Amino acid sequence: MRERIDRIAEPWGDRTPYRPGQPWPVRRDAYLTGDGVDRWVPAASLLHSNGDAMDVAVRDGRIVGVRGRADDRVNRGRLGPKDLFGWQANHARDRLTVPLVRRGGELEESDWDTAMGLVVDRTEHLLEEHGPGAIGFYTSGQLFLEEYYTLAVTARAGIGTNHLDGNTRLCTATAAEALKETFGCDGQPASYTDVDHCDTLALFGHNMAETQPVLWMRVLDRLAGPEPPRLLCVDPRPTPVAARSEVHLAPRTGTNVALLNALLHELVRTDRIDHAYVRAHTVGYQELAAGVAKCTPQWAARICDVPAREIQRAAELLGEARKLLSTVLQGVYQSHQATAAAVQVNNLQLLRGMLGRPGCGVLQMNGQPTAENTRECGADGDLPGFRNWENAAHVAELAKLWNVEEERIPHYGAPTPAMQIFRYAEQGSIKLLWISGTNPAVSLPELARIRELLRSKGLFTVVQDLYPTETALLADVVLPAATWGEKTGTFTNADRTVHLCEQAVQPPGQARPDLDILLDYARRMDFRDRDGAPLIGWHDAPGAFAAWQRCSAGRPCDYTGLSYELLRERGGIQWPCDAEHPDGTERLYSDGISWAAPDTCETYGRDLVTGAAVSETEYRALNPGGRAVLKAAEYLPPHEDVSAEYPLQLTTGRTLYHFHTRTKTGRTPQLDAAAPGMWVEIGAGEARSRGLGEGDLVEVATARGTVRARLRVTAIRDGLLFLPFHYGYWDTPGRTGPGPDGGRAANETTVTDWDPVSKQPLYKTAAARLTRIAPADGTPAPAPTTTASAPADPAAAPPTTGGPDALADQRPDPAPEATP
Ligand SMILES: Nc1nc2c(c(=O)[nH]1)N[C@H]1C(S)=C(S)[C@@H](COP(=O)(O)OP(=O)(O)OC[C@H]3O[C@@H](n4cnc5c(=O)[nH]c(N)nc54)[C@H](O)[C@@H]3O)O[C@H]1N2
Ligand SMILES: Nc1nc2c(c(=O)[nH]1)N[C@H]1C(S)=C(S)[C@@H](COP(=O)(O)OP(=O)(O)OC[C@H]3O[C@@H](n4cnc5c(=O)[nH]c(N)nc54)[C@H](O)[C@@H]3O)O[C@H]1N2
Ligand SMILES: [Mo]
Repeated sequence: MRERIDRIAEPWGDRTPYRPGQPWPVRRDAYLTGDGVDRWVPAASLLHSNGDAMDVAVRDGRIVGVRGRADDRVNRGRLGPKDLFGWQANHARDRLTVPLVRRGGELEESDWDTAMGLVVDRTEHLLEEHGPGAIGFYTSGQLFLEEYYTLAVTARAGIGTNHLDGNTRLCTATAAEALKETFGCDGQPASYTDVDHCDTLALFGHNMAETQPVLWMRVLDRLAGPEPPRLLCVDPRPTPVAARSEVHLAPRTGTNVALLNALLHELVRTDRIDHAYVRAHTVGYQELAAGVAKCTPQWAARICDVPAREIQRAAELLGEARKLLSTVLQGVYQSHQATAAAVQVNNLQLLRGMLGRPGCGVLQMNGQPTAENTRECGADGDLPGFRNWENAAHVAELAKLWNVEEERIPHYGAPTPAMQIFRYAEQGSIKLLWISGTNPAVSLPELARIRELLRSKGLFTVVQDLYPTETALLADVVLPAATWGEKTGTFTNADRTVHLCEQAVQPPGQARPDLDILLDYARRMDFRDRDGAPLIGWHDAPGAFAAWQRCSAGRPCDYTGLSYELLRERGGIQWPCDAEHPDGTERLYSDGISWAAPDTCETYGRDLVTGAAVSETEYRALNPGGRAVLKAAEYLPPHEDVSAEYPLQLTTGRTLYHFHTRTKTGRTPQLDAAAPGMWVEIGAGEARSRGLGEGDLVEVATARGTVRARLRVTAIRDGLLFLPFHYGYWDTPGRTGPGPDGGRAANETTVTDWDPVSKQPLYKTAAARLTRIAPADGTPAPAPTTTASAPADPAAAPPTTGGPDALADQRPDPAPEATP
């Protein structure tokens, strides 16, 4: 193994091959600047959902580097490029350091007392005049558990509003919903250690290599070792995952359900069904088998535009698996019939009887680092602790816990999903919108509409962020927050691993931890319980954690066995962790299905095609014994299909080097340089037939808006365009002023539409037109070459490298563990 390598040029580093069932060998990654470290502070990464454990290096009160934690179950010492370099954004010169308040149309520097006073006055006035429905909260998947729980209690029992959701609605609402539909309750069934055991790995709409690079290193190490797993990739782009897969299906976007139904059809036809498992643990097999009876590979081949023979090969791979692990992410969750498709992946695992054992399971992945906590704490359009808002006993439990009347907790209807919150803000019924840890002026669909509603005089917006983002600059009050490294709290990754992330340095200027801001608001609002005591009785992160533990007790996400001390000592631990499972729980459902019974489940479910709610009575009749539900879904064509005017499909997504709207990665030199500007991907055949080439300046137009950028010709399927969604209005983050309206962000073009079941917006399916504005001037598109955006002709662009500033350390464990 080389000691130092350029981790921009080689994002996954060197291999440490291992065999099935062996523990993943350690590799210690580190990136340090300057000389000397005063102390190391434990943390976990905050630029994806993998939860890579690390220590933060501090010298003279500043962060100067990071190293992976070799003893942690998640990453065994490894770090990805964003983990290694992203911390530099903490020190950006344009951090928000004082509250800002809009006066006479301009944002002016202010102080905490004035800013919070304005927010509190406005809240009180609105409560008086219009009631709690006038107030909405739109939060994040990037704060800490302690913060979400405090926000959930504030919104639900303090204000009493139903309008609280996270940007997790754009991210993992479908993951949560798919788990609820199948298992009655949220909660990730599988574990990352299943990668160590599986013999077959199927990735559905998941570019793991770029979006969970450390988990991909684990897969690469298995692929490099003896008895490697066989891979199936379903993705219309030539991702690094596709390149390593035995079978790669590149369907038309929006056709996942057709494809999955054909795979299920083949499993039924060839009787690759674990009938004993299905009988013991599921309901609905007959309906599912009948539902897919006509879905032959030939039928799906016409819809998906992939050869029937390839669908058969994929089905054989799944049918022959003895230890099958599936993963699902945005190619499913943000695509047409999102929940319906995600549920079919659950069905696949259940039909094969592959759940709850080493190497067998499904990872309905998360995206954001702390999205799991938004969900558990009920800051996302669910009640805390995966409780069911339709179950009177669950609401009563919360009322008892918070010592408030049951009526104070809104449960007259489902909590309002984010897209509806923005609709209410547009229509004027929500008059105060408090946005924390998210940048909707870049990340929501149809940006022209979002800008207009955020600017409207009738809406008072509070934005709590680190930087003067596109959204912050449209706000009425801007609250400067402290972030990762500057505050203490816990968070939970996609495989239920909880990490403690401790404060390493002081926040800049007057910036304050989000928790302190929320506690300050609660204190100023003087929220009380039914006995007149403060509703929120805690004052710091440990206090909030303890309160959450009480709320989680006896629920699937039980945290009662955890403590900051234990997390400090042991690193990541998977929930549930309680008296019965003091070391945490590696896999859910190893002993049958545990939370689907009518009295314990989180939801009674929905019809997968229409989204119509299933009633409690219907659910009791359908699933009295609390088994997994095999739910069938009929394929329907995407809402927006290609036409003469818009002849191309358009999809959007990510690249390895950037995180979302780039507020951090755009302020990190190595990451910014690797992908410095917007581009458009097109397939080689499509480009040829249109006489287009690398570097041409093009315009992509949909019915909503346009984007201009340079063209990258790749091996993406012909007829499909791809836009990265990272680039907001400005070339240089931190440039202030309102910015031009439109022109660059992918979401200028995306549609206001969502999955009927999970209410997650559809970012992956639109129809577009492409026009050339100017021929190439000799410069290629600013897209990386190490990723799915690699040019079809390798000579078309110079390879992406990071140079001396991107050299990071990697070394094998000095004392490798003995092979068992
Ligand atoms: N580098 C990096 N890593 C990240 C993030 C980041 O911004 N940058 N963000 C984090 C977050 S919040 C999330 S949610 C995750 C997202 O992680 P991913 O879901 O892996 O990322 P995406 O690029 O959004 O989408 C994945 C793939 O879906 C494919 N796709 C598009 N349409 C369809 C379709 O209809 N069917 C199928 N089968 N595939 C389709 C695209 O070609 C794309 O390669 O990444 C997390 N990790
Ligand atoms: N077209 C298209 N659009 C998409 C997607 C797509 O694939 N295609 N993906 C969607 C998905 S999956 C996601 S998750 C969203 C992400 O969309 P956003 O959430 O809007 O993206 P971020 O850039 O991560 O915004 C997070 C904000 O929180 C701030 N922040 C970071 N840490 C802290 C903190 O500790 N405290 C506070 N107060 N603020 C903090 C950052 O500076 C940043 O402004 O985008 C969605 N939009
Ligand atoms: Mo996400």
